[in-house]
Amino acid sequence: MRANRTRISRRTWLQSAAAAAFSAAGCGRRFGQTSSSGSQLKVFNWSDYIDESVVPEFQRQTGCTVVYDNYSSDSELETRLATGAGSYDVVFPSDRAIIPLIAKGLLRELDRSLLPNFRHLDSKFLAQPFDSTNQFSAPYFWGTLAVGVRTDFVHGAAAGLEPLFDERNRGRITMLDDMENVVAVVLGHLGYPLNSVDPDHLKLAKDKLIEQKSLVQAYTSDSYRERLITGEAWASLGWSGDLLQADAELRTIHPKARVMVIIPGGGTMIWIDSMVIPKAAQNVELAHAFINYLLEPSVAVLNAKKVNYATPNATAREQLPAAMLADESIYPPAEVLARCTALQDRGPDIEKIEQVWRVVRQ
Ligand code: SPD
Repeated sequence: MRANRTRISRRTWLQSAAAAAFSAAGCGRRFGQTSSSGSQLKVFNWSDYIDESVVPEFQRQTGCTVVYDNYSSDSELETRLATGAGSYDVVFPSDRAIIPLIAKGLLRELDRSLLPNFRHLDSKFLAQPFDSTNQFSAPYFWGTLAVGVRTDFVHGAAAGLEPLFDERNRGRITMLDDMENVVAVVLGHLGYPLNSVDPDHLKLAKDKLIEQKSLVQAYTSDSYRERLITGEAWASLGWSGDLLQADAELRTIHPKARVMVIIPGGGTMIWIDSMVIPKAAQNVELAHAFINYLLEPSVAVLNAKKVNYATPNATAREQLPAAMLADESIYPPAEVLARCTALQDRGPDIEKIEQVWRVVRQ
């Protein structure tokens, strides 16, 4: 099964030295690169977040070399950027993560004259509080925090997080290794505001997570998709599109097995991931060219069909199959969205969340 899969996950593309030498000339012509800036574009993206043909096609069209690597949490990205490790040209932080990146001066302003495809973006996803004029960011995908269950193993109806606390799923449950999102969604499950920092609310969320701990197979942000496909996990807290990808892939292997994706009806986290250029980028023009390429409607359609997240690209959306637009796990209805919340920057109160997480993960 694994050998046949073509996934862009934890994978690096690096063309041969000869090809790189050739591409230097190509980049110089098309994007005004100087020989000292090099022809290599370094992209650091979430895993399973792009169609596998997109990067090779960008390389083919530009003659440049793309080094593409993956991460699985905002904190991993923040650490890389803050420590200067990697010097990436394009990265994909989520809303909440962009705030400290801007505050620390780690991002570069976008040059809109190099992003003609920016016009395809739906204004609903622009001018968000985390970057009110889109000075630094262009939205890539949005989605929710959801629960995926293997319907052939998990029994009983669920409208939210219930399968993650069900004794019958002992040892078959995975939780994201993501302090802020996990605590928030458990607060929501208990009926409290998702961004609450009220000590009483947090105490109850902590108790719930501690009680759940012996049922949990793994706290993981990158392997739950595979675990659901293999059946190692039966119920996972994960990102909506990753869970839908697991379902799509499972269906090709076991036509009768499904990963059902539950968007907690009582409310869950909603987020927007954006394309940004770090201050330390080495290849700024090429970074703009790559972002502009990802904003090209035909490319955004390819990606949307592959990753099963919701696209903020209005032109691309018009070209998506009706069935995809009608899928409420991808595009939740307005009444569900009204109960969803973006993660807020809790400032110094983050310590309270950290304290909960330390106790849960110790
Ligand atoms: N596999 C891609 C997952 C992208 C998830 N982004 C969610 C960010 C929420 N903070």
